Amino acid sequence: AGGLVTLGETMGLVAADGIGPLEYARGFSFGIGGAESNVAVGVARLDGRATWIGRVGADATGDLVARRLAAEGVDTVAVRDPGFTGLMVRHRRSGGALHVDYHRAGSAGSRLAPADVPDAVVAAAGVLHVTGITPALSDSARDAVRHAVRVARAAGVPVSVDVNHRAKLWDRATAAPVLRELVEQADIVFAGPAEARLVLGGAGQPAGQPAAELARALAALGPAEAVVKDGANGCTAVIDGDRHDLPAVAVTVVDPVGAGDAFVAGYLTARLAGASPAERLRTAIAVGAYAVTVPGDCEGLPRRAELDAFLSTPDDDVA
Ligand code: KDG
Repeated sequence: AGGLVTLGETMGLVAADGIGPLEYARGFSFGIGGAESNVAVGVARLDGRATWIGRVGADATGDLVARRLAAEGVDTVAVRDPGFTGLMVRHRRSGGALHVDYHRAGSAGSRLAPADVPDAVVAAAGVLHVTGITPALSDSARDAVRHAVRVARAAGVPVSVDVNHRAKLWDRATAAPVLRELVEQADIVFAGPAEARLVLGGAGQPAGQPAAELARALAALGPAEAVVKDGANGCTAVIDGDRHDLPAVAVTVVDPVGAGDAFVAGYLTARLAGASPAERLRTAIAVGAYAVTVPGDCEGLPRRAELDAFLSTPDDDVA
């Protein structure tokens, strides 16, 4: 069976070291970030097969993205675009407050188009994974996602969707119907509670529904596997009609960004390997917990041996 195939935008990530106002940062780290490539790296580190499709610019950051993903063992279809590679500038204003500025409007990655998607690669996948970020980038990027989903469905390849609503990219009223359409096409859906409400009720859905209700309602839209991930509260899923609740693993959070992607990588790697629903979720929780103990979007993702050691460590001994 094939591995994971995903598509999206991966950007340069300028991250202030330490905590405090950006203007007082004493140093910056330069890396890469992108929800879909984070998932691909996570799968590859766990010895799964992963392919990432996206556009990179004709610049040093574009080279960095392509080289870094290849070095992580991700099969990379990096379409070269004459434009620039997008950037994120991120700093932690306080322990819990993370601030991100995007420099991506008109970027190479946002010009992803249906013709960039190699249909044969998608049709041979074990799972196609897409997120709600890519359709927010441009009309052509949205069409590329729709095209990939159509090809996957026609070939009987399961489609995984992480709702990943990014409020800085589009408003809720515009996002809600597009995200809902994606979820309706999915076999597997991942959402935070607020994202689930956005998909289910549009922009005006009130808070307060228990996660299990949200998971059931998402599953009722079509996906046989609906997972509501809720950070430190763990996750609740409805998989093939059965409900599963798993607590989070207690760890010291150094950088929460990328936790959701790590969770998805764990889930999908286990699923590709034929693991049971409970085992998929257990892996997802562990990979998510592992990733947040290290700064950066994907740097902290565990390798197979590290994950196995982590899974066999009693909670009390974990960082
Ligand atoms: O999931 C982490 C992502 O938010 C990050 O890597 C950047 O893809 C990104 C985005 O668009 O926010």
